[in-house]
Amino acid sequence: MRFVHAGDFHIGATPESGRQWGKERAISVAGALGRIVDLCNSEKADLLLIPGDLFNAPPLTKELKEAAYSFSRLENTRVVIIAGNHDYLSEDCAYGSFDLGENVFLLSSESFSSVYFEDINTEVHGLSYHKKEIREPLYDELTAPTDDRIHVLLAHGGDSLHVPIKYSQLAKSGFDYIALGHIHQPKLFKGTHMAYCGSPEPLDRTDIGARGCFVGEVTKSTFTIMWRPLAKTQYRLLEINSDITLTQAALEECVKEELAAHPSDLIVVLLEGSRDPAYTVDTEAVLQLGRVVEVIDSTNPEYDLEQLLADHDGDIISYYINMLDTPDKTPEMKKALYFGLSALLGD
Ligand SMILES: [Mn+2]
Repeated sequence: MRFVHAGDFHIGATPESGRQWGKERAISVAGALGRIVDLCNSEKADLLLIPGDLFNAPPLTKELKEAAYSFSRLENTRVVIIAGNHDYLSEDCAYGSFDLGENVFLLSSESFSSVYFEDINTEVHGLSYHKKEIREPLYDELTAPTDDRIHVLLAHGGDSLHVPIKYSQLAKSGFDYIALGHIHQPKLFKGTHMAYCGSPEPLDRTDIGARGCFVGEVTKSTFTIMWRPLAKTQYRLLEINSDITLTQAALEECVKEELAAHPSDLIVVLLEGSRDPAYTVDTEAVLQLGRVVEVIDSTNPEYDLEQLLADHDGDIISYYINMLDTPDKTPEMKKALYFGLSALLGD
């Protein structure tokens, strides 16, 4: 059985909506399902597994119609879906009863149900959220039936408010594949048949790195899986380790190089290390350089502590330095030292 595992599309989400690339991001998120359908066709996938949060909220009828159109373009692929915590099956939402196509199977029950496809000898199991939170660990005691069918589980959750999961236990549940959703970072659990697909497009600037889906093939005795990048855009973290020599011009040069090397990406600049106390990073100027979504300045001013002690013998500044500049100082103490000195010196 060949499958594509993609979830957490969050159709309807509009990341970075206030920024100049907000419209582009909204289009990428809305178009991800179409690109997954193309992949299913080129891969001749038997099943498209969507473990929840296809939509960003209980979907509107127009969003269901758009999804149904995308699914209608599938040539050989049937779709199995569960509803997640974002697109939970609320009473006033059409999702649970909407006809998404004869090749689409929403496991809409709040308790476990399954759909069996005889031609590929595969049974897909799962349950849907009917509310925003499920705090019970519903998957921990689960075991797959012991028959000749290929058994696949769709599961959504993994934090304390959304079905906490004991992964080592779930991995031993006997399913031939466990398609996880909810966490937007892709993760293949080594040595198991279990993965989070992540979202096909990043949904937040904290979603650093490539996004896509998994393509795999499973039989009762074999298992292969491959990661496929698919996102139009990725958030890229540019970590700059600064020291006392850093200047604004050098910083901007570094960011410009990164922007030129990755013109379709969005850059988060993280400045770490130390800087000249006389230099304050002009984060606004860096944001103006192009597709920079955020500048995080975590640098500390590099004070010459010996010189300060000599200049401030006996006053509060030397007292403060002696209190915090101990050989066993923690990173927090180091930060407190810099912040306090910055305040005391009026920088
Ligand atoms: Mn979720």
